[in-house]
Amino acid sequence: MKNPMTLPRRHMLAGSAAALSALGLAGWTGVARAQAAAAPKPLPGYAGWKSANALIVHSGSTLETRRAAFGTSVITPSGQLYVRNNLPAPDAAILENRDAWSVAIEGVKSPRTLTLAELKTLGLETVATVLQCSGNGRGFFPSKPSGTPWTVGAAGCVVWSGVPLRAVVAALGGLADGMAYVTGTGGEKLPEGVDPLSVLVERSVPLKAMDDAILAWEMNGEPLPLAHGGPLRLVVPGYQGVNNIKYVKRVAFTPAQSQARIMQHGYRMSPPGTKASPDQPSVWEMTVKSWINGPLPEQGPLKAGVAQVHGVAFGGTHPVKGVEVSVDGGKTWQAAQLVGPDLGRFAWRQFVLPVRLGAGTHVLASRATDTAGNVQAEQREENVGGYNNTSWSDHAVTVTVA
Ligand SMILES: Nc1nc2c(c(=O)[nH]1)N[C@H]1C(S)=C(S)[C@@H](COP(=O)(O)O)O[C@H]1N2
Ligand SMILES: [Mo]
Repeated sequence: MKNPMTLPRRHMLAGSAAALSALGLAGWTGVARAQAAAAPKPLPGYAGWKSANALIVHSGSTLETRRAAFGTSVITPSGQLYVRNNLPAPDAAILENRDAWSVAIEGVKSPRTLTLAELKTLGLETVATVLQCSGNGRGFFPSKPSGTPWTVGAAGCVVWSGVPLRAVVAALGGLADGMAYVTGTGGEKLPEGVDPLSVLVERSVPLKAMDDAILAWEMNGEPLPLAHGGPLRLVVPGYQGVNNIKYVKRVAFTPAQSQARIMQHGYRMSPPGTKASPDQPSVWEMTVKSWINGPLPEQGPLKAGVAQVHGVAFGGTHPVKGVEVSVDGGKTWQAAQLVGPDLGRFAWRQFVLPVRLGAGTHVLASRATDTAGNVQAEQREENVGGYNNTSWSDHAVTVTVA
């Protein structure tokens, strides 16, 4: 889809100042110049099929869903889902014969390389999960960590279909002895002349994640697109985005964590002022979080009266128990209603609270609780990388009622 900004902007630039002033639009040349300077970046080719209007293009490898573009019917359409690639996406040719894609399974009694066609004979499961970059919310850190300043849109709720990892393990004779991690390796072509371990996308998660993990070839009812890891992706429900390895070419059960830099030093919860190191917690399981997707300040002033405050809430690996909403910046809270279908503990829930808003400004916030009793925190946990921001205060929005 073409970005609608592109056409009018070109038109403006083409018009001479004289022609515009003849039309009484002289003032618009400045606007046109400002727009040109802030011209939205085009979608990268491998994601060219996405809805440009729904996305913020931070770079060719980082696309964020606009907060106002999140709908209210649970699933995030693929055309609106964020994208994050640490390495250039593989050539689209890898999708030409999906069933021939192969994945090496190691750390089992009978290690083997299986094609996608063979995987399809071993089992089938469908799961809805929140896919969220661990850096979602980084844009709210006052410390301005390096990395994409995502606010809320490096997340979505996706339905995946594939084979359960435990069925694959069972078919290959069970786990080899002494294994403690599931290690997934991405199938990207690595840049030459650098240490492969410094760039390889390879992540380890604790073995218990195997119970829920699937090797997925379908997403939201369609063959997995290249941008989201097609032909095959390791989906680890409840775990931060980076652990969901795209173009997966190897799944190894290992006694130790991967030696890749992205595992040893990347994605660690490093306390402020420290250097990332393997003894700090890795970004694994997600924790309870929610945010409001409407009404939003960018939608303009509201009319006095009733507004439907709505948003999304999820509990990582636990189901959401409830969500509270505040219209006074967190001084008082009211229970919101969960709405829409419950797609299981790894999916997010939509919530809504009708509130009466009078003239003035209102700070709207949401705070979720999971069934394990964890309550979404008011404050972020400060860390160098800007990971895992679940602060309800950071995610509050200020709306004006005219
Ligand atoms: N092979 C591979 N898998 C990957 C990545 C990558 O760069 N390569 N990026 C990870 C990160 S950091 C995130 S947040 C998610 C993004 O998934 P998406 O692009 O489908 O939204 O994929 C993860 N899996
Ligand atoms: Mo990420």
